Amino acid sequence: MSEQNIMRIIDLRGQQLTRAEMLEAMPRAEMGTNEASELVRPILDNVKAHGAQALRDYAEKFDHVRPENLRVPVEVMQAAVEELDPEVREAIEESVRRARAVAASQVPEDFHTDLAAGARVSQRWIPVQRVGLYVPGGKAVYPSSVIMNAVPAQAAGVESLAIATPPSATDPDGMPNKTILATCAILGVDEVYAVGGAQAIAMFAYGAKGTEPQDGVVLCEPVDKITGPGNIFVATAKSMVSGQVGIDAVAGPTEIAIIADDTANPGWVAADLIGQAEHDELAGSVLITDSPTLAEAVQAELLKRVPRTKHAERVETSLSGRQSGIILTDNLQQSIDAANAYAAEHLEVQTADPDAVIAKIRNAGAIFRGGYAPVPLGDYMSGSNHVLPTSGTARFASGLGVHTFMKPVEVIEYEREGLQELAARVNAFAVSEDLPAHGESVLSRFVDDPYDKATL
Ligand code: HSO
Ligand code: ZN
Repeated sequence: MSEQNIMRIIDLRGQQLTRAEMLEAMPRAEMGTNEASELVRPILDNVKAHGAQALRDYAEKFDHVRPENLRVPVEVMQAAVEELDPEVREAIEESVRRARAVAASQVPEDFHTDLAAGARVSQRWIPVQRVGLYVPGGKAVYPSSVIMNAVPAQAAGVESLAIATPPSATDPDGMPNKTILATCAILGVDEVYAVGGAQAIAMFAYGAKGTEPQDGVVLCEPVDKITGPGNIFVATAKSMVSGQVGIDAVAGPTEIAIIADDTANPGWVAADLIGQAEHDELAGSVLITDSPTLAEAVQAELLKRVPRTKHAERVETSLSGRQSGIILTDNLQQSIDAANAYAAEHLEVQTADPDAVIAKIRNAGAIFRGGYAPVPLGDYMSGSNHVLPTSGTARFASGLGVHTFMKPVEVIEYEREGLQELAARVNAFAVSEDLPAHGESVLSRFVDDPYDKATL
């Protein structure tokens, strides 16, 4: 292959790799150390102590604007919808429609199990009561991510949903990005704050008292769970408040893997690799193929296509980075093994028989089947969710969905006869753990003096 190829080759052909060696061979970015916590700690403390006052001070410092209204007024939300480009509005509405349809069928069913007479365990799914969704500003403004977070929360039955997004210095009143505001309004979310960064996470975690008349006594009530992407400060703040509140997973740079054979269209494969590479210099794009001919054709397509796309420089950095590469395999089975080891956030399968491949996929955030299900379809409006596990965490984690905003709670429904049948065995277990009061609790229902062992 020519020297000017953009992606490096990882050649697994003819190798019998152990599990550890296979994991080691996968292209991954180095994990940086996180020193942000020293900067984030005082922000959290300050917002906790000084509420809206601190939020305005931080807006001035980090966003270069001091919003009079930290809560975005309803008229501003409405105006944003009216100003929206009709084509974009239609795209947003289609995306919402499809996401809602899928989310509605994701709502889990309660169930019960009868174990004996008077012995039942049931499970209820209860929505999280109040959720805070963080939406980044800056160069990555993604209204699609608002939809991906808000729709499942709403389908889960979350009672109150608040959104925070940075104030914008280019707006005279410091109001946030208009497309974000319009998307919130279309989704029916009216509690939106012009608050960004770690201070927004603090506001969600602790709540914030108002300090100006327009804030009210309480500007923002605390939430139970915080979701949504953000920069290193937001991510650090989220991990620092987790435990006090729930958080979703902290996402790393986006990634795509494509399993392809010699039936795949090299132009499509190249375009899909470029698509995710466009997000970030650190985005990972990986082609896994048993066809050296396809690999070569994809490299040639990349050389033609990369210079012609708007963010060519970023794409090239990402495709030629350590975290990207073309994995050459002996056969389809080895391609599948590599894909399972890599555990991509997005996995495309472009092979002669995609269903046979998909049946053997164990680790992937979401699977895109065949040539007509490219990742950007899922990013915007397939109906699936685009908030997915990154950095190999698809080995044990799943994408965002209705379940993210619900908690299963078991209800123990035993009657007298059900408990009586087990009383002696519970007591035996309790005594074996030297916790006799546990046994006495159960025995109290059946004997006059459970503490007098002689009478038992
Ligand atoms: N591919 C990103 C989501 C996204 N793409 C938003 C475009 N906008 C992570 O799944
Ligand atoms: Zn994307």
